[in-house]
Amino acid sequence: MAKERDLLLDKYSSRVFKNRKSHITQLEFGEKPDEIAANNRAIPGIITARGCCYAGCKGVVIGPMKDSVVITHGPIGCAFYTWGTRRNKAKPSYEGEPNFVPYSFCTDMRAPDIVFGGEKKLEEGIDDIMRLFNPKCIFICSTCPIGLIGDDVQAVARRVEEKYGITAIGYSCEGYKGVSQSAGHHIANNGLMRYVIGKGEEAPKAKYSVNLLGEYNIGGDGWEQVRILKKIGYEVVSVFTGDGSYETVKNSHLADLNLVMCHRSINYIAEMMKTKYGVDWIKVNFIGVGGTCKSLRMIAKYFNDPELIKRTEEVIAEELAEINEDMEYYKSKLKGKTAGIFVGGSRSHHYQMLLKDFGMETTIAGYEFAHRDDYEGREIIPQIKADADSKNIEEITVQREPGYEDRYSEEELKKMREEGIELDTYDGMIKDMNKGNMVVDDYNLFETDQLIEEYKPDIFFSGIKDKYAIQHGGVVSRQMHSYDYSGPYAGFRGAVIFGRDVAMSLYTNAWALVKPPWKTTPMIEGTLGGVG
Ligand code: CFM
Ligand code: HCA
Repeated sequence: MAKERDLLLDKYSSRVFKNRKSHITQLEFGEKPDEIAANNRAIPGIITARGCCYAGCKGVVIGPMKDSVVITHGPIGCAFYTWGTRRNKAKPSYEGEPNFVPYSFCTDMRAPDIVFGGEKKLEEGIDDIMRLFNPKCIFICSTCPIGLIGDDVQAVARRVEEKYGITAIGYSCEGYKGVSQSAGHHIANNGLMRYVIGKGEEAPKAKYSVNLLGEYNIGGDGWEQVRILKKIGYEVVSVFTGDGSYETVKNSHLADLNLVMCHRSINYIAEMMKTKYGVDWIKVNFIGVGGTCKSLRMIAKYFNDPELIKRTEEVIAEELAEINEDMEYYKSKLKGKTAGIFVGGSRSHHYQMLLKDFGMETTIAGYEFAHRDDYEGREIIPQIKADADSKNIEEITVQREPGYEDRYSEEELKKMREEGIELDTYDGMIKDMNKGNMVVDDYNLFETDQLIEEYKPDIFFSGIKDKYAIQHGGVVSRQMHSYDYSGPYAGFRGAVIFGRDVAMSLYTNAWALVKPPWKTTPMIEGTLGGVG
């Protein structure tokens, strides 16, 4: 076993050691493919960076749909602490379009409601919402106590639909379902597939149309991607779900192609739309200049129209001319630096591509809640064993809808794959990393400290929970979830902003100049993971 991995594990008790060993891999690229365990329960008591199922459903997938009201059915804290904390930007797309993203709606469940049930309170709350805001769609998101007391949010949703003639979805996305946010993504995807996608009839007008799946417009990323796609001439039918809406998502089945940004949070919908409506999906990555060019070329190749291919090249050339000088400048500042990147489920891979554009290597990386396919590639899916927690999340199966046909024959799709179009596939993060690099699943604060000590990255990208601990260790940290209130980082223009932010951080690392007191005298003592 390699030295760095030993260091990470050797302070653990034997029980914790056994568990964490399978979630940590130092890449060998030997004869046997590098493997990692993922999507399992975190060890009780360990300070994991993960969130909960409700966060994945309410905060991540459903929350950004601006014309829909999301009501948290539960205690006020769950609504309050998820109010505006994820930077999914949204603005009305036309005059009069509602935008409920800045609001937080909640049933504010108190002790008597827990005792006597909260369905009535929920229905009254929805009556208020209808009276005041009159949305076309309402999502009810359940928090932990709702599942425990047995409120039937689906039944409430059906009653609301009948009463008001709108779409209402009751989500049983209680925080404890599954092992992380990931369960919430799945549950949210199922609801959108069942009750929203396919409801509309407005066909795209442009010759070529796409949906952007798994793009949540954090810091305006989605806007930059839509700008580029539109400049080439594509119609973007819907974005799932950044700056997205019920009104557009319901027409998404009529688009020509699905572009998947965040594989982890949305692959279910991509797969189901292929089965039900024959819409192919391509894994794209608009993070990084190289990634953006590659993705744009792949999309054009899918449609296989010489005019479109020419236009794509023109736009790429124009965009590169605009950013080249800045990119070169930041590259001269960043080349040779190393990074660690630990985020939820997709960015730890996507951002490695952007760092490569600047000549930086990511030596340590990991996800909070991704599955093995996000690390090792989708070919691993048949080998993934379902456990009690994953079985707990409903799998829905869909069938081909009459009147919808595959866009291409199997033969044509096979040829496209051979030509390098990443159709219905994702290769995962590991293949883009180097030998000796460390990959850690469901990382925790202790491991973060150890990794920093051993690998000494110049910068550590992470989230709010660990940012300050990392900086106290003298290492620059930038939040890769919220972009520390900067961005966009996607596409061509975003790459320059990212380069600027990283260069600024690295060249003004005040944290390296201070020594926190606990560096000289330990302030607490104890054992890790119990004794034995
Ligand atoms: Fe996908 Fe995301 Fe991510 Fe994610 Fe998230 Fe996020 Fe993330 Mo925070 S959908 S998996 S559940 S890319 S909220 S926009 S930044 S952990 S890496
Ligand atoms: C979530 C949301 C989050 C948290 C960010 C962080 C986000 O997981 O519920 O921990 O810094 O991006 O806002 O991932």
